[in-house]
Amino acid sequence: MPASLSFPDRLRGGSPVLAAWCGMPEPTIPGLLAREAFDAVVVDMQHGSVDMAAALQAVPLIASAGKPALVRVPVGDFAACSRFLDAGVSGVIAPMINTIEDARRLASVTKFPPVGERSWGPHGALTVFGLQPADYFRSADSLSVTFAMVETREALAIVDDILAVPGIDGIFIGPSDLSIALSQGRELNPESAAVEEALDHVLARARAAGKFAAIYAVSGIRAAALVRKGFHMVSISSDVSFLRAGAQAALGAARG
Ligand code: 3PY
Ligand code: MG
Repeated sequence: MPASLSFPDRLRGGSPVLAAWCGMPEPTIPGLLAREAFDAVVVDMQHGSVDMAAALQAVPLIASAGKPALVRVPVGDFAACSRFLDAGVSGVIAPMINTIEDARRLASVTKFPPVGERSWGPHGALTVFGLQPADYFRSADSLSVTFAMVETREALAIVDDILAVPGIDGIFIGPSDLSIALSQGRELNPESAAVEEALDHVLARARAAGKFAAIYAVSGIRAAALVRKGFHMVSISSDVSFLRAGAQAALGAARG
C-alpha cells in the first residue's frame, strides 16, 4: 500500500508529521527531499517560484519515495486545488482563508459530491494511490486532507466556523502573517507572545472539533517546540534555507 494512501490516518496516528517545504522551480528538489527522513513534502506555490508544470511533476516524484505530497496553492486559486488532487496529492493547503465563503469554496473544490463539487479526472491520482476509478471515487475524500490557512485576525475570529465547514479537514497556521496581522503591521515575529496565544487557541479549537492542526516552523528547533504543543503536522524551514545553510556552513568551514 503506498504511504500516501493513509495520510489522514497517519496524521491521526499520534506521531507528528514533519514535512519538508519546497519552493524552488525544480521538481527534483522535492523528489530528493522526499528521500530524506521527512514524513511528507509540501510544494509551495504561494510564495515559491515553482510553476504549475514543475509542481505537478513533483507529485509522482514525492509519491515514488513513498511519501505523501502536499501543495500550497496561490491565494484564491481554488481551481488549482482540484488539479493537484487529480495529480495525486495527499493534501491541499489554501492560504488566507478569511471568510466562511472562502472555506466553503475550498471544500467544494477538494471534495466530491455530496460534500463538495470536485469534478472527475484523477489523471495521476489513480497511479499514485494504486486504485481503480470506482475505488478511488469511493475513497478520494478520505485519502487527502484539506487545510484552510488561518493567518489573519478575520480568520482567527471565525476559526470555529471554518472548522465546522464540512470538507475542511484541518487548519494550517501561518505564523508569520499572523504576527504581522496581530501586531497591526508593526512586526514580523512568528514566535511572539501574541502568536503563541493565538496558535494555542487554534490548536485547542481544532482538537475540540476533531480536526487536524498544522503549522509552519522557521527552524528545526521551533518545529520541536510546536510538536511538543501537539500539532499534527509541522513543516520545517524550506529548500532555499537548507541550501543557504549548507552553503554557509561549508564555506565557513573552508575559510576557517
Ligand atoms: C506564514 O507564516 O504566514 C506562512 O504562510 C507559512 O509559510
Ligand atoms: Mg502566510
